[in-house]
Amino acid sequence: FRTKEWNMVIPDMSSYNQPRILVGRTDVVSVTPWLAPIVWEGIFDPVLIDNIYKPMNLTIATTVFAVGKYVSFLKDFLETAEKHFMINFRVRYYVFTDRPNEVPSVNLSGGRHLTVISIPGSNRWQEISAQRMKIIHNTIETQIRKEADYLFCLDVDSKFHFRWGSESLGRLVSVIHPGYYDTTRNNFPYERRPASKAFMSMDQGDYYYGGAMIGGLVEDVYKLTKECQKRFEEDAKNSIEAAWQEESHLNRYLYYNKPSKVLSPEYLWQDFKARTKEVKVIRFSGVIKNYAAIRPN
Ligand code: UD2
Repeated sequence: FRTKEWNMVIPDMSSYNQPRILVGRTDVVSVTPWLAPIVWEGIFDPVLIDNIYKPMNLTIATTVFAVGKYVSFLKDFLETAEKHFMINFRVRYYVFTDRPNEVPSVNLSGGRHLTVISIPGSNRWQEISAQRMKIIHNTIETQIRKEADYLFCLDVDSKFHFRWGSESLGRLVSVIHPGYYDTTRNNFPYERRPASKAFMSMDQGDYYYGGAMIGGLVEDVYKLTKECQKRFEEDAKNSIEAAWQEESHLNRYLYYNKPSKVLSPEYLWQDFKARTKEVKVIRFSGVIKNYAAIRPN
């Protein structure tokens, strides 16, 4: 793995707003009980944070799966990423698809690069979603770890609307699912069957994380995908498929391996949901899709 010196070098910039101790957002919680930041608009200075990360000369990788008809989401995903995702950083997109000829040609800015990787299709959407862990893990091993420092694995049926930048970088990064951020843990859609390796009991759990984003240092995403894949396969041997496939395994993993940074639902909204007052900006959201028309079954 590529390793980076991680020190907060004082940026070469003239001035920025003074950080305050008693003035700031009071309507949301911006730190977890294990002291990881929860990233909301208004708690960070984008210019300051970019100036800290820029000199590190980082490469940020993004994996995205576009299998079957989901290839039609790629154009908007990539075009909006070019406007909002990690602007002024080096970015490498890895697109996994069974329809390489249908990958749209999108104009990429300098320092941004796209690799198409062919994978087989599938007749079950659950399998497509679930096999992502294995494929990401293998591709980290063969390619990504030589080419990037950080990795964000994202859902393709989504668009960027606003800055998603260096404030999201961290060792292990997860996102709060927009459907469950005001829900008690006993009502989270965790896997509840003790026979499953994704099992969570009613009195376990911190937040419910969305499976549409896994991020962090390449090495930490590697460990996560390896462990989730292993547990997923153990379930499969026992003919169990967790309630929300890899999202269930991800949630279990993140309960036992706490994320070092948590992104607020600004980083994973859903277009069918009206914006709530604590969400000042929507940065990334899942588009409305017709499941029957788009999934293989
Ligand atoms: C939820 C999660 C998703 C995943 C899934 C597991 C959110 C917002 N979404 O979304 O991340 O955990 O549940 O069941 O947290 N795909 C294809 N072709 C297909 C089907 C899926 O390429 O035919 C890929 C594609 O990249 C897609 C992803 O798999 O974005 C997830 O599938 P989905 O969007 O159909 O799952 P969904 O919306 O139920």
